Amino acid sequence: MSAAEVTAQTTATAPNDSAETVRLAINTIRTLSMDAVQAADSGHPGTPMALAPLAYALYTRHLRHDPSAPDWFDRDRFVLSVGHASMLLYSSLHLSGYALPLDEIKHFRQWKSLTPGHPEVHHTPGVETTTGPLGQGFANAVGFAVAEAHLAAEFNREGHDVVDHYTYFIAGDGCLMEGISHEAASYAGHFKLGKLIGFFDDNRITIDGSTDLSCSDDAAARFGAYGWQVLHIADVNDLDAIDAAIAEAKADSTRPTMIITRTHIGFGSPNRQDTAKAHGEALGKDEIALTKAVYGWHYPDAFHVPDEAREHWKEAVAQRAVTHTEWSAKWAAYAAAHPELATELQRRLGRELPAGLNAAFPTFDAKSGNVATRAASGTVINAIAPHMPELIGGSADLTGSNLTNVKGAAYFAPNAPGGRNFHFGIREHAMGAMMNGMGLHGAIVPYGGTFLVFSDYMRPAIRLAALMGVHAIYVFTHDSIGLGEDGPTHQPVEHLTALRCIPNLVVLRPGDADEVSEAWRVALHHKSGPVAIVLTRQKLSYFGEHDRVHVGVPRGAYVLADGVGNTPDVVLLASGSEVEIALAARAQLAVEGVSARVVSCPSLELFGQQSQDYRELVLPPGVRRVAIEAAHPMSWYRWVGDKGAVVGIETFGASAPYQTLYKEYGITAEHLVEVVKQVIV
Ligand SMILES: Cc1ncc(C[n+]2csc(CCOP(=O)(O)OP(=O)(O)O)c2C)c(N)n1
Repeated sequence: MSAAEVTAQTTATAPNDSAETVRLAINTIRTLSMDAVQAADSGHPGTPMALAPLAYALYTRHLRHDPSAPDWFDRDRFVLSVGHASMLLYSSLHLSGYALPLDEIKHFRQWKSLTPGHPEVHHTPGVETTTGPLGQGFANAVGFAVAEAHLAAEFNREGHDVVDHYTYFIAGDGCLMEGISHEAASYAGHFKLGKLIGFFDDNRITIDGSTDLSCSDDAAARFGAYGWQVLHIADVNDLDAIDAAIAEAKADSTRPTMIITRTHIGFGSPNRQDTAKAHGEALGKDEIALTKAVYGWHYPDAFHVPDEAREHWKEAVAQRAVTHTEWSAKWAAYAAAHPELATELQRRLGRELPAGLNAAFPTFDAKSGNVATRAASGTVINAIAPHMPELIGGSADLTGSNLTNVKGAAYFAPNAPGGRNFHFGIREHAMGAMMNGMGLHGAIVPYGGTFLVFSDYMRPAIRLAALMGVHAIYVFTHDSIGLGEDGPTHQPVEHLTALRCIPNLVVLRPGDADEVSEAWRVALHHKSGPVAIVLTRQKLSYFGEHDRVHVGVPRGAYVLADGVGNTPDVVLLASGSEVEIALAARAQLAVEGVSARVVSCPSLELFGQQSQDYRELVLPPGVRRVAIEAAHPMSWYRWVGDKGAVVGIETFGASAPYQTLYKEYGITAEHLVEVVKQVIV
């Protein structure tokens, strides 16, 4: 491709700027990206080179954003679902004037730089969400659009549209091949998220080579079938076509839009364009020189930003930032006309819990407390919901089982976006990733339910929630063989351990109704990451120990029932449905003159964070310990030590009434007593 051809393809101009300047401004994204990948000798140059015109158009002509206030609440959101193309984002953010100096671009992918290999939210100003695992960003964007629609319905008033922004995203072949994109697109189409605008980077290349190797989907037909508006851009270098497509996308307020954008990976590189090699390898010094020549780039130094290009970006983005000033005036008028709403929105944006929330958590008694913990959770949700409007969520088609709905409240729907109950459909993976977008958006604390066994279906999104520190709450019911007849496909065994080892995820498995109430209290106060509340299908007995529970649950583990005398002979540790079994074993042991302490352990992570003094108070050194949990024993070995034992399950479950299963699998007081006797000899 000749320099003249490259020039010719970039014909559209911003007012007062020559095509030459625009071309330079776009090529600066390309050259910075090539140079950064080259310096790191690692990264993905090809897609930033291809998509530079689109990023340029978005950041200088379309996004309502203000680099001096990256957290401005009503900004348009932009999600780079193709996270590997991070240099596209970093170059654009740098040139836009975000607090991302050129030095950071030079330190792409280096220790402690602001430019990690894949974009990380809360790390680099202007990055909205952490992307890299393909397809997640797509579903995050759907979550952002849901949040916008919901909050607009809740807070906007006649003449005061203080929540009014678009969500843009770029997805690639990889995102579209991943199943999560189906779930998210299907949801977005059904719920008519008209302010969601996606670009499909149709470059027909992935790592292995041509997409012909593994995919022959008709993307247009696919998105059309989901109920999206589908538009085409024949050549991403045609800025007029980009502008026109975005205008058309905005004109249709009842359908999300997918703009299928033909691009050429490694654009302009004489030997790499349209090849898989352009995807994830530095071009090499020689190829960079050749490519820069094609761009008509005459600057010998790497990382050069021509003054003209910098000036052009600055002026164009300054015009975009005016949207913030305009919004601030709107906000002032809103705050004057609707002070209570403004104060409420500010509270929610500041992530302050509502006054009066603590008093709303229910306590149970012998009459109301002998219930399945999922039922207690439903009671808690309904008790706190009126006090906490930002708590919105639902279930992946298991509402009646997860008991996640707020009674009497509306369901989120195209004609009722203010509804706080959600039908996520049978889309656990997208539900998890949408919750991430909803949480990151601000002013919302999302929750979502499914069976614990299907946490596997949303694990990639849970992991990212933990990595990003999203305050999301998972309601996982049917938490063991205790679900009974549905059998091994539905009975989680390894799931508790698998969740407990995700860094920054708190797992809470309450053992009675009061513990459920306290678990929810912990979950709402724990804002620095996601929390999984794990609940039974079957009824459990009520402890009747409200005060101990209240103090103990936030500490992760506590003495629920002590042994007789100063030091117990053995400590029994249990979580959830097995606490009552430990209590029964304690009674049997007492008859035999063995003093057993029962420690209820709703959260091993929280207990692990307590001081050594507290841990030793609960688990006196030198006293043997036996843990019981109807799950894989792996997460308990630390707590029982070498001389202790764990009663757990290391095989799959079976289909039978749960009482039979508990007996057959040895999750009984009698078996626990036997094991204790072996351990304390
Ligand atoms: C879930 C997931 N699987 C695999 C990868 C590894 N990976 C990164 S990019 C990529 C190919 C993506 O192709 P495409 O979306 O067309 O990106 P392009 O080649 O256009 O940059 C793969 C397989 C990943 N990041 N995420």
